[in-house]
Amino acid sequence: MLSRRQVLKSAGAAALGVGSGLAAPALAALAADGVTLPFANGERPLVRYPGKRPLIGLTERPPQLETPFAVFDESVITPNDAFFVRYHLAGIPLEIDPDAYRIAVGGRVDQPLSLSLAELKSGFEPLELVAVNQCSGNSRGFFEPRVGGGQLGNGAMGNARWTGVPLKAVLDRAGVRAGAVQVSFDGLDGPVLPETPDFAKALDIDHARDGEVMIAYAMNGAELPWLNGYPVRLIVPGWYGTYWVKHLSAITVLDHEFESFWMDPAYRIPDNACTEPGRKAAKTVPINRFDVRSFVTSVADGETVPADRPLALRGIAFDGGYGIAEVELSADGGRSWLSAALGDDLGRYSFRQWTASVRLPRGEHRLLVKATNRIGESQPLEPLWNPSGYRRNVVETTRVVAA
Ligand SMILES: Nc1nc2c(c(=O)[nH]1)N[C@H]1C(S)=C(S)[C@@H](COP(=O)(O)O)O[C@H]1N2
Ligand SMILES: [Mo]
Repeated sequence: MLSRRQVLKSAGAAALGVGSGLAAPALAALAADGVTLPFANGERPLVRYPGKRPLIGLTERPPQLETPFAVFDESVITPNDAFFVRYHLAGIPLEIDPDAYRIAVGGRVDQPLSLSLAELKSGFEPLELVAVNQCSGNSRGFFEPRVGGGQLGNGAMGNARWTGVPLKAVLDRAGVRAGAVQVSFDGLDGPVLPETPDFAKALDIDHARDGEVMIAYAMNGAELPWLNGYPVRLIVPGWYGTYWVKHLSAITVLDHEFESFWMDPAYRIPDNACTEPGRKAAKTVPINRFDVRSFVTSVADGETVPADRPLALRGIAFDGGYGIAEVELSADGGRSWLSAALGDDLGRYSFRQWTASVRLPRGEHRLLVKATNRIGESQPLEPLWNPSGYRRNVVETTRVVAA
């Protein structure tokens, strides 16, 4: 039994500073260098956690790690060891016995279930899909005026191939009773102070039963990295990461709307998409689908590139699940746009790679990239503001010097 038990390696536990009751030996987790994100107070250490390459450290308790942006140019699938990490509560699980692990399915069902990992893996038809996970606050550090919350660059997103079981199949086996309204999800992590609300989320019953929301036990063909929710997490394709509950341990069918701090007041957006800078919204709704985004990955902001020659550009685009229809580039402030070629289609929830070739005369240039999805949604030229710093999706600008 003991030999099968998985433990977050002690180096990691020490780096996390959890369990010991001692302050984290932060230096032990530091990799060689730091990075500076391109906004005020953007200096960040590179930190090392078990199963991860050095990532950009935002907080230590709880662990919050950002993916260095260059990773998105390596491959359209984000490697497990580079995938970002976001937790709200410092009480993250440090020891998990996969043989004893159970997911409780209960509430308004005919037959409550207690599913083992073996049952989950062998008792249902597996589902596989490629989907982007992105934090609602990805890119928050770029908000003007600045807003409170994790000051993230653009690395709180990643694209992976997830394998698991449709939540619908699990709910069907339990038998959802008439009158179900929502399904709530809880994971193994918890608060360190009793006053802090436990992290739990909910989806409407129809969404939970759409056949694509899934309980994943594998990521890019391997077990889920510990910090990304080992041994199972919820995947909510096209929706912001806040719903993607990690270390999933309880699924509860409810005959009412779930009441949780993390559904209300947290993770709400103005129901008219944005507010005037500095203003609160009168009415809010739970955050939901991703907005359309696109990035240049092959050239970094401020880089020098060859002048008067074809310059091959590459990047990624994604949206909330309709699929990317077009990616365009502009080198003249948006007056004229050039259509990029789209790469392989890995599915409508995936990053879509794009390539283009531009020729730039000597001098400074601003490259704009803009994507449009299959229902015509695109990206604004001016950023939209909201008080939580969510859903940034302005047309990105990459400054280059052609020489
Ligand atoms: N159990 C648990 N699941 C969670 C969270 C959490 O704090 N605890 N944070 C959510 C948020 S806000 C995000 S953005 C994603 C991040 O997923 P990742 O850490 O695998 O990148 O996890 C989600 N699932
Ligand atoms: Mo998030």
